[in-house]
Amino acid sequence: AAANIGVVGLAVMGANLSRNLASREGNTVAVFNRSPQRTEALVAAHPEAQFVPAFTYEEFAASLQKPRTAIIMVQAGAATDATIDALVDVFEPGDIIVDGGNAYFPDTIRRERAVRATGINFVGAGISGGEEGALNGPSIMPGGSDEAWQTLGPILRSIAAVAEGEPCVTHVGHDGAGHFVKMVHNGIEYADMQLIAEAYDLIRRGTGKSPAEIADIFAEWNDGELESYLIEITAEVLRQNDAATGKPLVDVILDQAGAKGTGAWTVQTALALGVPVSGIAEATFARSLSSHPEQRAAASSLPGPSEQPAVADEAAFIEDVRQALYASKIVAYSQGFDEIRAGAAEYGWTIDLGAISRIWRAGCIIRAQFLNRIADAYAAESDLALLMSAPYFAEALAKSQEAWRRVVVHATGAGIPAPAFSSSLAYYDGLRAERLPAALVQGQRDFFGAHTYRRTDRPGSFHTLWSGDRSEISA
Ligand code: NBP
Repeated sequence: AAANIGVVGLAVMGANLSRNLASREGNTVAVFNRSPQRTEALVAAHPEAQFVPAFTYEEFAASLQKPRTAIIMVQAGAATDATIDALVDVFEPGDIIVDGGNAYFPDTIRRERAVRATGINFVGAGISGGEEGALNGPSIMPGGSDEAWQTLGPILRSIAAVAEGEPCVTHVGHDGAGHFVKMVHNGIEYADMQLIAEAYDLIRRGTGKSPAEIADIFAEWNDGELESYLIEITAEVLRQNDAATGKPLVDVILDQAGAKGTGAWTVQTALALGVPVSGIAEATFARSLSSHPEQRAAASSLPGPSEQPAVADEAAFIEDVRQALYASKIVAYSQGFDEIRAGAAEYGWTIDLGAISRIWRAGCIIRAQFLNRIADAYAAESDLALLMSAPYFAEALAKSQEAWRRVVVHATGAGIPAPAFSSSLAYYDGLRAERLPAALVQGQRDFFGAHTYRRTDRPGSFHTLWSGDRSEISA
């Protein structure tokens, strides 16, 4: 057997990951795809690469050194289950099957348990960074057993993106932990993108600047605390002109945002865990709202504000938007890390949150300078209850909260939807409030459902006899 690693599934992600693996010193890569054409095309296009093509699962298994290690890069769902079953048939105890696709973490938990029962190791690994990341270095979030990580760690480290000398991969936790963290990464990505889009919309409608002019603003922001891949590509998208019409491309693109489901998974999981990820939820809903043309047509005659608030000082307004974006971004990341913390507690994973922020600094979509500040916060206090309360972020929020409020007020007054900006601010104000109207909600619950309440002044549970003499009893 000649190959030390194998890849199953040679569509764009698998082909690029195979090339990345083959480009590393000492690797020989067994490659297999259900349809042989993809395998033939990959091997023919890259004569320089150390590939061992296989055309049956048996051939694939025979071409791998033991213990065998194979990474699956096929469509998530049924295709992944079918591929796992085929590999389990030809692999032996001690071998390692890695699912590098975008699996939903409960599937990974189920698959890990089933495959482990055969003596074969199963690792669900989130791989971020799209095609370019797969080829040049992704951010990798593997789960699975410690034993599998021993073998897999060096291979994954060799192909991962590198941030400040550190490979962007860490053993996230057992079974589904890697895919869970990848899911939340994507959820945060939704929020970050929506916040940037809201900032663009506010500036465009508030100042009348052109997309190209706004591109310059984003490019400038990319030199400061907002420095990130998403801000950088935003400038590029805004600067692009459409060849056919000569208009800014952003004005020609249909304003309906698609989604492949990871944002929804993040929100559904957060709801089940009772973690308010309002920024991610609003970002996910904003995509849904955009994609209902019939409802948008039906609502198009509903009135907006009769007067537009004036932007007196353009430069000051733009700086306010920048600060509102930064503050909302802190909230979105804080909420995402909160979900990871809650997921770890629920599923029994030990997840080093600082390590997660470090492996996101390169190779993935949310890569940003900012993640170093998150790493610092967890280095100072590893079991931080609330990321945004860490000194650096608390100070940043204190500095920007007035600007943030002005922007939300402007958006509301002007009738510009800014759901992620405003829900993040409401979350901030909700958490910092001394008293919440939750007291009233609890009173209502006690009224109609005898759900009881606790008191601020003494321990225990109480119920008011609402339909009787309205005296209070100890429950
Ligand atoms: P696709 O998600 O488009 O899947 C195509 C691959 O799945 C082909 O190799 C196809 O084989 C194979 N496949 C299917 Br479909 N059904 C199969 C079955 N029953 N048995 C065996 N193989 C089967 O490929 P991709 O875009 O390269 O993505 C691969 C994985 O990586 C996915 O899970 C995706 O969610 C994840 N991912 C993608 C990106 C991205 O930017 N595209 C980023 C991060 C993660 P065939 O050639 O015979 O049809």
